[in-house]
Amino acid sequence: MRFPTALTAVTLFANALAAPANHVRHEKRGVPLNHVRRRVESEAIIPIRIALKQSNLETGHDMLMDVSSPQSPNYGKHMTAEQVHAHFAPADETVALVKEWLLSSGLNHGDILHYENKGWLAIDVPARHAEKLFSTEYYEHDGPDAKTRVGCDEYYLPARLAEHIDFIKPGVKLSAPLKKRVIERGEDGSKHRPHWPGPPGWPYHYQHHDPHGYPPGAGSLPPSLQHCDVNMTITCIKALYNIPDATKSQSVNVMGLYESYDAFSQADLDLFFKHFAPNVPQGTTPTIYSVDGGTAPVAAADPRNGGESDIDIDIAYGLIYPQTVVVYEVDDLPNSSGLTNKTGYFNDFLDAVDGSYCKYTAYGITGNSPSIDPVYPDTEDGGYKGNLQCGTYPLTRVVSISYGEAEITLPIPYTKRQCNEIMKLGLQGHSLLVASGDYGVASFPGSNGDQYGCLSNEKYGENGTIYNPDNLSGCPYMTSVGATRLYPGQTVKDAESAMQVNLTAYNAATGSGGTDPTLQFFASSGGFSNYYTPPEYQKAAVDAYLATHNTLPYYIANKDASNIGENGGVYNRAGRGWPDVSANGAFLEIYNNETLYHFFGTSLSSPIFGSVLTLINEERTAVGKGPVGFVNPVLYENPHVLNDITNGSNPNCGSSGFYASKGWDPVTGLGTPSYPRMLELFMKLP
Ligand SMILES: *[C@@H]1O[C@H](CO)[C@@H](O)[C@H](O)[C@H]1NC(C)=O
Ligand SMILES: *[C@@H]1O[C@H](CO)[C@@H](O)[C@H](O)[C@H]1NC(C)=O
Ligand SMILES: *[C@@H]1O[C@H](CO)[C@@H](O)[C@H](O)[C@H]1NC(C)=O
Ligand SMILES: *[C@@H]1O[C@H](CO)[C@@H](O)[C@H](O)[C@H]1NC(C)=O
Ligand SMILES: *[C@@H]1O[C@H](CO)[C@@H](O)[C@H](O)[C@H]1NC(C)=O
Ligand SMILES: *[C@@H]1O[C@H](CO)[C@@H](O)[C@H](O)[C@H]1NC(C)=O
Ligand SMILES: *[C@@H]1O[C@H](CO)[C@@H](O)[C@H](O)[C@H]1NC(C)=O
Ligand SMILES: CC(=O)N[C@H]1CO[C@H](CO)[C@@H](O)[C@@H]1O
Repeated sequence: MRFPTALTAVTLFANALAAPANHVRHEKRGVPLNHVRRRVESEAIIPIRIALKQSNLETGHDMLMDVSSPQSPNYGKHMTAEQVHAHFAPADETVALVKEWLLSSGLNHGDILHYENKGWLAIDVPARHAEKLFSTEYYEHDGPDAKTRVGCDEYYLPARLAEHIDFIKPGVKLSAPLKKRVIERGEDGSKHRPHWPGPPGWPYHYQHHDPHGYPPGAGSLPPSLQHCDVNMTITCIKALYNIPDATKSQSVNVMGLYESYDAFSQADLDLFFKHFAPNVPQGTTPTIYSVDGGTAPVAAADPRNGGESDIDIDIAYGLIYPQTVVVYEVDDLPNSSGLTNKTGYFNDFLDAVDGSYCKYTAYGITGNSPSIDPVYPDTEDGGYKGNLQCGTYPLTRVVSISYGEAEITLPIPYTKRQCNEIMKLGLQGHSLLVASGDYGVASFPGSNGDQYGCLSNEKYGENGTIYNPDNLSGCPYMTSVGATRLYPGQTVKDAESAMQVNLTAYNAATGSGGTDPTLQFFASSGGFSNYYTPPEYQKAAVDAYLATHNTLPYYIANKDASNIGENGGVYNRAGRGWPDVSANGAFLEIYNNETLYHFFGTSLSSPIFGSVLTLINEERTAVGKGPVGFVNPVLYENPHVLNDITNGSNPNCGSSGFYASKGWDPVTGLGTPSYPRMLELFMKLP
């Protein structure tokens, strides 16, 4: 189809069409966004992705539990990717009906892409076309992070298609951030194209300079373990969790790390290896899987070297070398889309590893829409010189993700669909770990227009007092990892507490780093999802916690989570609890930009736990067993393989937060790994 470029005032800001009579509202935002916004110009190209309803999803949960529960005769009998795709693919009828509707709107076959894992249809169309299709208005939102995202408040679909479509994005789910500055304001009003680079969230970390250590009560320990309270190192982590030096490196157990925008520096890795992991040879570097043009490494002083990637890679190599590491660098090209004025949108990591992401499978079309998508190889200076990526990357058995965003910013169907993808990866034997977050019961400062990242609901007179769960942690097929710490004067022989650091005070005292008031509440995130109920494997643990912790006001979230904050409640007492487990996340010494810093946060904890699972997979591989896969059902049934953390809390949003306690708790989960006990258990399983 040809997109006319001549505009009139009428088409520029025409009102959204009223929905035709046979259309129904499909999604509507529950809590309004407190953002400055502008109508998207009518000729701006919006990359629309239509998520099709998949079949058999209701059976997926039971299938995953069947291969992941320790008592099941099918424990460890994972499926192949092909078996999973075939089982869940949308019905042919669904694909045909939705395509027919798009064609009847004036699009051609060639304009409609169908991803090979069959879950999505993609169209890149001017805003006016999208607005007409969905009877809506698209807006550019200026978020509190000073980034701009596109979305709408509600949209409609023909009634007969509603049961075939999960959701569209951007829609109620805003797009990934786009760079405001590159929205070209051409003088004739033509070709206004948004540009979609940038990270999906902020990495969870804060950095500052080395403080003065405290005298340790650790005289009997070797010198390398005498200062773990203020200088956490790989040696300390191994001692804390009884992790032996790694020896194995079977190729199936390469460990995966998700990164976006942030990129490591080899100089930083080499400094870390030299000082803290001398068994790792200088020059050791991860394999980079560049997803949609993501690039790494960068120079030490590059602004993209923010520390997240350095930390993840340092910890993984420090604990699993001679095993190797893969980095999925999920990001648009830094340069080519800007220079060539082409739309570059932020592709989904899960799609990239679960199906041939960018191949068109229908109607003999191969390749992108050249008028819209970046063309590779890109001839511009700094452009990506490789061919367009149309293959899949293998997904490693273990993937650690230290990024996140508030659950509430995403529509329920969007998160549920993504969670189903995670379920499918579990069925194939993958373990996905996500950092639980760092602001106690709040999300990132600034989320939802709130300074501390808490939720409000005017309807119930609540202003910044409602707890704000993280998106991926809510998914019950994900292993959410919280953080722990030692207090000054403690050693690796002492029990850890929940990670909680008043970074405002700490940074002021050490004369470095920010002193923003939001940093007072730096603590292991945890709580209860507004979208998910506790999965079977977790129910008893959550019930036991709630039975003895009944002081905070709560609400019971309804189906569309529109009553958040009801009765003055601050959390959903009927929600899936998180985190599941935890690991140290304080005072880790890491080089970044060739300078030694201390890092804090659950960003440290997720790769530690992922490394432990990788080491266990190595031992299982060595005796001919498969990977541990989705570990939650095994761990909840055998909490004794973790060190229960019973001290500390995660306050924010104007109240106490939750307290760590005996058994599972929404601050540190079941606790930190005891490597020998975990190994013994997983080696016993088939
Ligand atoms: C912590 O490490 C830093 C840098 O390696 C060192 O200067 C400092 O003395 C250490 N603190 C203690 C208490 O050992
Ligand atoms: C890295 O360090 C150099 C030298 O101290 C400094 O000029 C540069 O601004 C730093 N880069 C970043 C991103 O902080
Ligand atoms: C290309 O990338 C470099 C480094 O990331 C950045 O400094 C530069 O501004 C980018 N250029 C464009 C046109 O985006
Ligand atoms: C991109 O747009 C800018 C501003 O309109 C123009 O100067 C530049 O030549 C365009 N680049 C390409 C490769 O089309
Ligand atoms: C909510 O609290 C913030 C910060 O105290 C204040 O600026 C804002 O006006 C309050 N909003 C309402 C609706 O009371
Ligand atoms: C954090 O420290 C600052 C500065 O010492 C203090 O004013 C503040 O009350 C502390 N906050 C918490 C939550 O302890
Ligand atoms: C327990 O946690 C508190 C902070 O909540 C800390 O001050 C105290 O030192 C911790 N106690 C032990 C024994 O770790
Ligand atoms: C459902 C959803 O949008 N999940 C997001 C959770 O956060 C990660 C990391 O920022 C994103 O990649 C996901 O898209």
